[in-house]
Amino acid sequence: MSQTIEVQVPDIGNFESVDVIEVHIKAGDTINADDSLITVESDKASMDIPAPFAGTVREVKLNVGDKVSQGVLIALVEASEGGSTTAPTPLATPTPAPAAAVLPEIPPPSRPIPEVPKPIAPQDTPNPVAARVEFVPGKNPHASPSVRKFARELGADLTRISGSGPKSRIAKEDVTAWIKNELARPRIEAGSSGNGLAVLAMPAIDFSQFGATETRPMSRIKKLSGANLHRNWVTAPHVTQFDNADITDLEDFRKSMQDDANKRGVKLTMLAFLMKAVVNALRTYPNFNASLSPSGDELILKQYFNVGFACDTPDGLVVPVIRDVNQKDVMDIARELGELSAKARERKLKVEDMQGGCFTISSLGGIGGTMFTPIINCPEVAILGLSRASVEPVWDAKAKSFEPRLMLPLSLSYDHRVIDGADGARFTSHLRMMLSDVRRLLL
Ligand code: CAO
Repeated sequence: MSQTIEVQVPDIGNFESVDVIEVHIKAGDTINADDSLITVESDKASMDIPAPFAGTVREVKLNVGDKVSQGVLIALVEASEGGSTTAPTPLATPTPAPAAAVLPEIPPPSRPIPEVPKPIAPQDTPNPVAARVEFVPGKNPHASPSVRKFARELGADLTRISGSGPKSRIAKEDVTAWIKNELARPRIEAGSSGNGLAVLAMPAIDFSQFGATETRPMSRIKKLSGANLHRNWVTAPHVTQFDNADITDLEDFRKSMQDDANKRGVKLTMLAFLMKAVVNALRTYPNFNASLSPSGDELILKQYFNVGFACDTPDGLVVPVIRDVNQKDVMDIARELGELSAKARERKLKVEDMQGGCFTISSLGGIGGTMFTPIINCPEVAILGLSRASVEPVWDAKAKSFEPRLMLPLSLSYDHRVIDGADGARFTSHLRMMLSDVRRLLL
């Protein structure tokens, strides 16, 4: 015959009147020996109280928030027939009384009653309480042993989870919510060229605790470009080479063509000349006009010269592409730049307007700044950033006197898997040479 046994709070050290923070069982549950019954917490530690034997829970006597000390009744548990109660502990005081009160008269047992746990001497008793977890607020994650076990089983890192309970205690629900969030997060696939990099998740912070906030949705473009930029930033080892190009003569030439351009309805900016200079440099250094194969074993060299340009729109950044720049003159390029920029800002760009690029230019020259480190538009292998040109004192050829020269800052970011530092510097030097000599540029 089964026997209903009172399971009490065991010796929990010097802790008196500690809080019950979790109750893991309910009437009707089948439990195994060592399953956690409740979790209690003192100022310094939380601990699980384990079941001393296997059985079925008949009645739970405690609720979350109760205060308990040694000897307080946790539950009435009917020991399993034939179940192992061979790990006797002083936790369970075998008292058949409640059984008699609730159970109808039972015929004599046809099978032997399982051996009832016998108290054993304290000095022989292994610590009956499941692992105590000491916590130091602000240092260790604050979670009960059962929540720790739950997190361990699911591979959740408690140091990355914010607790919603008192003293920021991490509850089972916090672990579940964190896992759900992790699964929903876009991630770099293992085995792709992204190499399965694991990036530490940003902690979820309730900023309203520090002051008023307003939450706005991110635009679709920003969400898409953000994910791409992040991938590019973590997969391509970036190096940025800075340089300054003397564009004094080029700027004079551009101004001299302005009237003609205006008559044709074209806004002729420095960017159109930069496109020509870039194509010339791409021809000279073909590795810049290339992409890595997905396996990373081959370099795919392109025989065409399509140049993209980053365009700032109210919804975020887009990169329209001007095709076959090598076959177009600056006026055609300037016209296309204007048309594609207008389309971008009116949200009229088609997918094909943004495809097929070999290299990208990001010009912040119309806005300001001295230098910046643009992120490569992968699978391209390099991107050129342009900052605002300014007049600077430059030594003349004989280094006898300073001359006021219009200098354009160049910031070339390249993928170091494909391009070595020496070639990076050669590329910007080549651009510098092209931009300082209008004749070369227009050849
Ligand atoms: N130095 C000084 N002045 C410059 C300059 C430079 N490097 N580049 C452009 N300018 C001037 C232009 O001549 C023009 O002057 P005026 O109005 O007097 O004629 C003014 O700045 C504005 O130029 P623009 O921006 O209209 O034209 P653009 O061809 O230089 O650039 C475009 C076009 C689409 C690239 C630009 O409008 C844009 O969107 N830039 C932002 C790109 C961006 O956000 N990049 C960051 C991406 S993060 O990597």
